[in-house]
Amino acid sequence: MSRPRALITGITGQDGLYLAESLIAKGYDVHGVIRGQNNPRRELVEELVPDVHLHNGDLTDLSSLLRALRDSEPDEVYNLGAISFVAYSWENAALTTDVTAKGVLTMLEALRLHSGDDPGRVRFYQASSSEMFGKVQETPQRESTLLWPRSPYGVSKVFGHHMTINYRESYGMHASSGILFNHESPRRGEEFVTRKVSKAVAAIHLGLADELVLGNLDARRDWGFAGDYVEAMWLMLQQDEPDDYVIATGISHSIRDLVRLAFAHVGIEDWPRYVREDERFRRPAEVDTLVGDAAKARRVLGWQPTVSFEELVPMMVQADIEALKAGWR
Ligand code: NDP
Ligand code: GDR
Repeated sequence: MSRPRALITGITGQDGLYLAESLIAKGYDVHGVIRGQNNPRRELVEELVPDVHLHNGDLTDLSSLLRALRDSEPDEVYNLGAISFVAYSWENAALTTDVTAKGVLTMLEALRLHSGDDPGRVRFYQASSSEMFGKVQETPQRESTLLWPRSPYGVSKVFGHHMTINYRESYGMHASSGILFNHESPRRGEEFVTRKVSKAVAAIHLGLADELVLGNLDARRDWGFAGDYVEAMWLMLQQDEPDDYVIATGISHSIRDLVRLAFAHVGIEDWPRYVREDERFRRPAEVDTLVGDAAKARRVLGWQPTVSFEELVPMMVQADIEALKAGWR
């Protein structure tokens, strides 16, 4: 029997790297779409997952996606590519819409054209987001909760989510949408709050910095570990029927809790001494609080998180300490 084949967009991102590693360990032949003429993250992918085959392509370019599909002939497509930083999406709303919203349609169209008479032959995963719940209308949030996005990013994800459902209903595609709550790791981009905090705390601990500047400390998020969440993506595509699933831990913490825990890992209790709040990092419209109900994923997929917030934060701070010590960046 030939090995199953997967194509991942967003292979250079946090989730793309974890998913590629996980699929390779499961015996997949893994392909990834990489954009740009000299992507600086190509080296990282080649170092961490050397067995991955990379294809040039961009979510805004239909023919490049068709070519990647033709050259990789995947059984499963994971659409993780996006402009994913919420704060940035206000400054670049049109670009965010082109990539994070319309890019999903372009990928779905490429897949529909590629699949010909058999629309269900390639299974599709869309990376939807808890940001779609925005101004939450119900707590905890589940698959049926009304969507009320609060940023151009959130609005774009709602479009991608509904378009995925629409292609499933219109063409019979095996298209699933994972509504994932925040998930983090030592590979998280440094623009996101968990990594910003872990890196700053590591630097303060090593005497390389003396301040951490943040925005809203009262926002609450349901944070899990990225390695756990990519397993849920895979499980969704192993089901006979495509569907939508919330993936979350069910526990929320504030940014303040995050900061306290990160500093505690390096033995600093009087953390407010090092933290300054700056309006610059506040958003035009905030998502105040998110907490997910992953009961359906537990029941149908048998999925549950394995890493708690109390384990995740020290893991990230420690990784940044080791990286700074090693002088890697
Ligand atoms: P990252 O920001 O780490 O990665 C985003 C990826 O998208 C990068 O590989 C990036 O490539 C790629 N990309 C950006 N623009 C384009 C484009 N025009 N064409 C093709 N690829 C592009 O995100 P994560 O790994 O954290 O998240 C993966 C997905 O899951 C995203 O869609 C995100 O919105 C969504 N999500 C993430 C959650 C989280 O907590 N991490 C929670 C819920 C949803 P490049 O390196 O070239 O910039
Ligand atoms: P989020 O993640 O917007 O939830 O989107 P982020 O870590 O950027 O923000 C979380 C919360 O922290 C508050 N915050 C700050 N955020 C950043 N980045 N920098 C700061 O200095 C800061 N100070 C306070 C924010 O206001 C916010 O409330 C992430 C992304 O991965 C999305 O792509 C994904 O869809 C969602 O998670 C689920």
